[in-house]
Amino acid sequence: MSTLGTLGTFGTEVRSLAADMRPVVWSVAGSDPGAGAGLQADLKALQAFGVHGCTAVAAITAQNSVSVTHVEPVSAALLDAQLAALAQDLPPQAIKTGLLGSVDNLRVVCDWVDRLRGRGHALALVVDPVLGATTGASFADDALVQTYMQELLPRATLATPNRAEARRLGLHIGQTSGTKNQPPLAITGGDAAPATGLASDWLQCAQTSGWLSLPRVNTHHHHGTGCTFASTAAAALACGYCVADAVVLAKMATTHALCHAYAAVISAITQSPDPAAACRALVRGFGGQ
Ligand code: PXL
Repeated sequence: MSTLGTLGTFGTEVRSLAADMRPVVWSVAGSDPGAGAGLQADLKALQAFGVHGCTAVAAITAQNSVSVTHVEPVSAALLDAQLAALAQDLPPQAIKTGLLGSVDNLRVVCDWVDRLRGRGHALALVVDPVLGATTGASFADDALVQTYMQELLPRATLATPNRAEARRLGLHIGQTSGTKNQPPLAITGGDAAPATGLASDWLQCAQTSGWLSLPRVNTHHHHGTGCTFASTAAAALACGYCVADAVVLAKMATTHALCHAYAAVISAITQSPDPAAACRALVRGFGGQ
Protein backbone atom coordinates (compact mmCIF):
# COMPACT_ATOMS: atom_id res chain seq x y z
CA MET A 1 0.00 0.00 0.00
CA SER A 2 1.30 3.49 -0.85
CA THR A 3 2.10 5.94 1.93
CA LEU A 4 -0.94 8.01 0.93
CA GLY A 5 -3.08 4.84 1.08
CA THR A 6 -2.30 4.45 4.78
CA LEU A 7 -3.72 7.92 5.49
CA GLY A 8 -7.40 7.03 4.88
CA THR A 9 -9.69 9.97 4.03
CA PHE A 10 -6.88 12.37 4.87
CA GLY A 11 -4.91 10.59 2.14
CA THR A 12 -7.68 11.42 -0.34
CA GLU A 13 -7.43 15.09 0.56
CA VAL A 14 -3.64 15.03 0.25
CA ARG A 15 -4.02 13.32 -3.15
CA SER A 16 -6.41 15.98 -4.44
CA LEU A 17 -4.10 18.68 -3.10
CA ALA A 18 -1.21 17.01 -4.90
CA ALA A 19 -3.24 16.98 -8.14
CA ASP A 20 -3.56 20.79 -7.81
CA MET A 21 0.14 21.35 -7.26
CA ARG A 22 2.10 23.34 -9.79
CA PRO A 23 5.80 23.52 -10.58
CA VAL A 24 7.48 26.30 -8.62
CA VAL A 25 9.77 28.84 -10.30
CA TRP A 26 11.73 31.45 -8.41
CA SER A 27 12.47 34.73 -10.10
CA VAL A 28 15.46 36.38 -8.45
CA ALA A 29 15.53 39.79 -10.07
CA GLY A 30 14.95 43.53 -9.81
CA SER A 31 11.72 45.36 -9.17
CA ASP A 32 10.41 47.65 -11.93
CA PRO A 33 7.68 49.79 -10.34
CA GLY A 34 6.27 50.50 -13.80
CA ALA A 35 5.72 46.71 -14.09
CA GLY A 36 7.00 46.53 -17.66
CA ALA A 37 10.12 44.50 -16.82
CA GLY A 38 11.81 42.80 -13.89
CA LEU A 39 10.02 40.77 -11.24
CA GLN A 40 6.64 42.14 -12.20
CA ALA A 41 7.00 41.06 -15.85
CA ASP A 42 8.43 37.71 -14.74
CA LEU A 43 5.43 36.98 -12.55
CA LYS A 44 3.01 37.74 -15.40
CA ALA A 45 4.91 35.37 -17.73
CA LEU A 46 5.10 32.62 -15.09
CA GLN A 47 1.39 32.89 -14.37
CA ALA A 48 0.59 32.81 -18.09
CA PHE A 49 2.47 29.50 -18.31
CA GLY A 50 0.55 28.06 -15.35
CA VAL A 51 3.44 27.58 -12.93
CA HIS A 52 3.67 29.06 -9.44
CA GLY A 53 6.04 32.05 -9.55
CA CYS A 54 7.89 33.23 -6.45
CA THR A 55 9.67 36.59 -6.52
CA ALA A 56 12.83 37.30 -4.52
CA VAL A 57 13.90 40.93 -4.76
CA ALA A 58 17.61 41.33 -5.57
CA ALA A 59 17.49 45.03 -6.47
CA ILE A 60 15.03 47.88 -6.48
CA THR A 61 14.84 50.33 -9.35
CA ALA A 62 13.04 53.64 -9.65
CA GLN A 63 11.88 53.97 -13.24
CA ASN A 64 8.98 54.75 -15.52
CA SER A 65 8.34 54.08 -19.18
CA VAL A 66 10.98 56.64 -20.15
CA SER A 67 14.00 56.23 -17.88
CA VAL A 68 15.59 54.52 -14.90
CA THR A 69 16.40 57.08 -12.19
CA HIS A 70 17.73 54.88 -9.39
CA VAL A 71 19.03 51.34 -8.87
CA GLU A 72 19.90 49.87 -5.51
CA PRO A 73 20.73 46.25 -4.71
CA VAL A 74 19.24 44.78 -1.54
CA SER A 75 21.82 43.45 0.91
CA ALA A 76 23.12 39.94 0.35
CA ALA A 77 21.78 39.03 3.81
CA LEU A 78 18.27 40.13 2.83
CA LEU A 79 18.39 38.22 -0.46
CA ASP A 80 19.71 35.15 1.35
CA ALA A 81 16.88 35.37 3.92
CA GLN A 82 14.26 35.50 1.13
CA LEU A 83 15.70 32.42 -0.57
CA ALA A 84 16.06 30.55 2.73
CA ALA A 85 12.39 31.23 3.54
CA LEU A 86 11.30 30.04 0.08
CA ALA A 87 13.52 26.95 0.25
CA GLN A 88 11.70 25.82 3.39
CA ASP A 89 8.35 25.19 1.78
CA LEU A 90 8.46 26.33 -1.84
CA PRO A 91 11.53 24.58 -3.27
CA PRO A 92 11.80 25.37 -6.99
CA GLN A 93 11.97 23.21 -10.09
CA ALA A 94 13.62 26.20 -11.79
CA ILE A 95 15.25 29.49 -10.86
CA LYS A 96 15.34 32.44 -13.24
CA THR A 97 17.73 35.30 -12.53
CA GLY A 98 17.44 38.86 -13.82
CA LEU A 99 18.91 42.07 -12.45
CA LEU A 100 21.02 40.95 -9.47
CA GLY A 101 22.59 44.29 -8.58
CA SER A 102 25.83 43.13 -6.93
CA VAL A 103 28.56 40.50 -6.93
CA ASP A 104 27.47 39.49 -3.42
CA ASN A 105 23.89 38.89 -4.57
CA LEU A 106 25.11 36.84 -7.51
CA ARG A 107 27.09 34.67 -5.07
CA VAL A 108 24.02 34.20 -2.85
CA VAL A 109 22.22 32.76 -5.89
CA CYS A 110 25.17 30.45 -6.69
CA ASP A 111 25.15 29.18 -3.09
CA TRP A 112 21.43 28.40 -3.21
CA VAL A 113 21.70 26.67 -6.58
CA ASP A 114 24.49 24.45 -5.20
CA ARG A 115 22.61 23.81 -1.95
CA LEU A 116 19.37 22.82 -3.73
CA ARG A 117 21.18 20.67 -6.29
CA GLY A 118 23.24 19.14 -3.48
CA ARG A 119 19.98 17.96 -1.89
CA GLY A 120 19.40 15.90 -5.02
CA HIS A 121 16.86 18.41 -6.32
CA ALA A 122 16.55 18.53 -10.14
CA LEU A 123 16.91 22.26 -10.57
CA ALA A 124 17.05 24.22 -13.82
CA LEU A 125 18.77 27.61 -13.76
CA VAL A 126 17.96 30.23 -16.40
CA VAL A 127 20.34 33.18 -16.31
CA ASP A 128 19.12 36.34 -17.98
CA PRO A 129 22.23 38.47 -17.53
CA VAL A 130 20.59 41.87 -17.24
CA LEU A 131 23.54 44.23 -17.72
CA GLY A 132 21.62 47.32 -18.85
CA ALA A 133 18.15 48.73 -19.48
CA THR A 134 16.65 49.27 -22.92
CA THR A 135 16.38 52.92 -21.91
CA GLY A 136 20.19 53.06 -21.59
CA ALA A 137 20.93 52.72 -17.85
CA SER A 138 23.83 50.43 -16.93
CA PHE A 139 23.12 47.77 -14.33
CA ALA A 140 26.52 46.05 -14.14
CA ASP A 141 30.14 47.08 -13.69
CA ASP A 142 33.12 45.02 -14.91
CA ALA A 143 33.41 43.12 -11.61
CA LEU A 144 29.82 41.90 -11.91
CA VAL A 145 30.35 40.92 -15.56
CA GLN A 146 33.44 38.90 -14.58
CA THR A 147 31.58 37.14 -11.78
CA TYR A 148 28.76 36.25 -14.16
CA MET A 149 31.31 34.65 -16.46
CA GLN A 150 33.19 32.78 -13.78
CA GLU A 151 30.48 31.79 -11.32
CA LEU A 152 26.86 32.04 -12.49
CA LEU A 153 27.02 31.13 -16.20
CA PRO A 154 28.86 27.83 -15.56
CA ARG A 155 25.91 26.76 -13.38
CA ALA A 156 23.25 27.73 -15.92
CA THR A 157 20.95 25.29 -17.68
CA LEU A 158 20.32 28.12 -20.15
CA ALA A 159 21.61 31.68 -20.53
CA THR A 160 19.52 34.24 -22.41
CA PRO A 161 21.64 37.34 -23.12
CA ASN A 162 20.71 39.77 -25.84
CA ARG A 163 23.44 40.41 -28.41
CA ALA A 164 25.04 43.33 -26.56
CA GLU A 165 25.10 41.35 -23.30
CA ALA A 166 26.52 38.28 -25.05
CA ARG A 167 29.38 40.39 -26.44
CA ARG A 168 30.20 41.75 -22.95
CA LEU A 169 30.13 38.22 -21.53
CA GLY A 170 32.35 36.75 -24.26
CA LEU A 171 29.53 34.53 -25.58
CA HIS A 172 29.49 34.25 -29.33
CA ILE A 173 27.04 33.19 -32.00
CA GLY A 174 28.35 30.03 -33.62
CA GLN A 175 30.74 29.18 -30.79
CA THR A 176 30.41 25.54 -29.78
CA SER A 177 28.62 24.72 -26.57
CA GLY A 178 30.49 22.79 -23.97
CA THR A 179 33.58 24.97 -24.02
CA LYS A 180 34.70 25.98 -20.57
CA ASN A 181 32.17 28.20 -18.81
CA GLN A 182 29.88 28.42 -21.85
CA PRO A 183 26.37 27.26 -20.98
CA PRO A 184 23.55 26.37 -23.38
CA LEU A 185 22.59 29.65 -24.97
CA ALA A 186 19.73 31.56 -26.50
CA ILE A 187 21.20 34.85 -27.70
CA THR A 188 18.13 36.95 -28.33
CA GLY A 189 18.04 39.29 -31.29
CA GLY A 190 15.59 41.89 -30.16
CA ASP A 191 18.33 44.50 -29.75
CA ALA A 192 19.55 43.96 -33.33
CA ALA A 193 17.64 45.37 -36.29
CA PRO A 194 18.24 43.10 -39.32
CA ALA A 195 16.68 44.15 -42.60
CA THR A 196 15.19 40.67 -43.07
CA GLY A 197 11.98 41.47 -41.20
CA LEU A 198 12.78 38.59 -38.90
CA ALA A 199 13.58 38.55 -35.20
CA SER A 200 16.25 35.86 -35.00
CA ASP A 201 17.67 34.26 -31.88
CA TRP A 202 20.76 32.05 -31.85
CA LEU A 203 20.10 28.79 -30.05
CA GLN A 204 22.90 26.49 -28.95
CA CYS A 205 22.18 23.56 -26.68
CA ALA A 206 22.60 19.81 -26.39
CA GLN A 207 19.69 19.07 -28.74
CA THR A 208 20.47 21.52 -31.54
CA SER A 209 22.11 24.71 -32.67
CA GLY A 210 21.06 27.32 -35.21
CA TRP A 211 18.77 30.27 -35.78
CA LEU A 212 15.27 30.46 -34.39
CA SER A 213 13.28 33.09 -36.28
CA LEU A 214 9.81 34.55 -36.34
CA PRO A 215 8.54 37.65 -38.15
CA ARG A 216 9.70 40.77 -36.32
CA VAL A 217 6.80 42.47 -34.53
CA ASN A 218 6.68 46.14 -35.40
CA THR A 219 6.32 47.80 -31.98
CA HIS A 220 8.30 50.20 -29.83
CA HIS A 221 6.93 48.63 -26.67
CA HIS A 222 9.57 45.99 -26.11
CA HIS A 223 10.54 46.91 -22.55
CA GLY A 224 10.67 43.68 -20.54
CA THR A 225 10.77 41.31 -23.51
CA GLY A 226 13.96 39.65 -22.23
CA CYS A 227 12.26 39.01 -18.88
CA THR A 228 9.27 37.38 -20.60
CA PHE A 229 11.57 35.22 -22.73
CA ALA A 230 13.72 33.98 -19.82
CA SER A 231 10.78 33.46 -17.45
CA THR A 232 8.85 31.44 -20.02
CA ALA A 233 11.91 29.29 -20.68
CA ALA A 234 12.29 28.74 -16.92
CA ALA A 235 8.60 27.81 -16.61
CA ALA A 236 8.91 25.33 -19.48
CA LEU A 237 12.03 23.75 -17.97
CA ALA A 238 10.21 23.49 -14.63
CA CYS A 239 7.44 21.60 -16.48
CA GLY A 240 9.98 19.13 -17.85
CA TYR A 241 10.58 20.39 -21.39
CA CYS A 242 14.13 20.07 -22.73
CA VAL A 243 16.16 23.24 -23.34
CA ALA A 244 15.46 23.42 -27.10
CA ASP A 245 11.69 23.07 -26.59
CA ALA A 246 11.75 25.55 -23.70
CA VAL A 247 13.44 28.12 -25.96
CA VAL A 248 10.91 27.57 -28.76
CA LEU A 249 8.07 28.09 -26.27
CA ALA A 250 9.82 31.21 -24.92
CA LYS A 251 10.15 32.58 -28.45
CA MET A 252 6.45 31.97 -29.14
CA ALA A 253 5.35 33.54 -25.85
CA THR A 254 7.55 36.60 -26.35
CA THR A 255 6.29 37.16 -29.90
CA HIS A 256 2.73 36.77 -28.66
CA ALA A 257 3.39 39.31 -25.89
CA LEU A 258 4.89 41.76 -28.40
CA CYS A 259 1.82 41.38 -30.66
CA HIS A 260 -0.30 42.47 -27.69
CA ALA A 261 2.05 45.24 -26.51
CA TYR A 262 0.44 48.56 -25.71
CA ALA A 263 1.37 51.98 -24.40
CA ALA A 264 0.10 52.49 -20.85
CA VAL A 265 0.76 56.22 -20.74
CA ILE A 266 0.74 59.17 -23.10
CA SER A 267 4.52 59.81 -22.71
CA ALA A 268 5.10 56.43 -24.34
CA ILE A 269 3.49 57.99 -27.40
CA THR A 270 4.83 61.52 -27.30
CA GLN A 271 8.40 60.31 -26.66
CA SER A 272 8.19 57.40 -29.09
CA PRO A 273 10.28 57.53 -32.29
CA ASP A 274 7.07 56.56 -34.14
CA PRO A 275 4.14 58.32 -32.41
CA ALA A 276 1.59 57.04 -34.97
CA ALA A 277 2.51 53.37 -34.34
CA ALA A 278 2.57 53.98 -30.58
CA CYS A 279 -0.87 55.57 -30.82
CA ARG A 280 -2.26 52.50 -32.64
CA ALA A 281 -0.76 50.29 -29.92
CA LEU A 282 -2.45 52.39 -27.24
CA VAL A 283 -5.82 51.96 -28.94
CA ARG A 284 -5.18 48.17 -29.06
CA GLY A 285 -4.38 48.26 -25.34
CA PHE A 286 -7.83 49.71 -24.64
CA GLY A 287 -9.44 46.92 -26.63
CA GLY A 288 -9.72 48.69 -29.99
CA GLN A 289 -8.34 47.52 -33.35
O1 PXL B 1 14.62 44.40 -19.37
C1 PXL B 1 15.68 44.27 -18.49
C2 PXL B 1 15.31 44.68 -17.09
C3 PXL B 1 15.24 43.72 -16.12
N1 PXL B 1 14.92 44.01 -14.84
C4 PXL B 1 14.66 45.27 -14.47
C5 PXL B 1 14.70 46.28 -15.40
C6 PXL B 1 15.04 45.99 -16.74
C7 PXL B 1 15.10 47.04 -17.73
O2 PXL B 1 14.85 48.19 -17.47
O3 PXL B 1 14.41 47.51 -15.00
C8 PXL B 1 14.30 45.54 -13.05
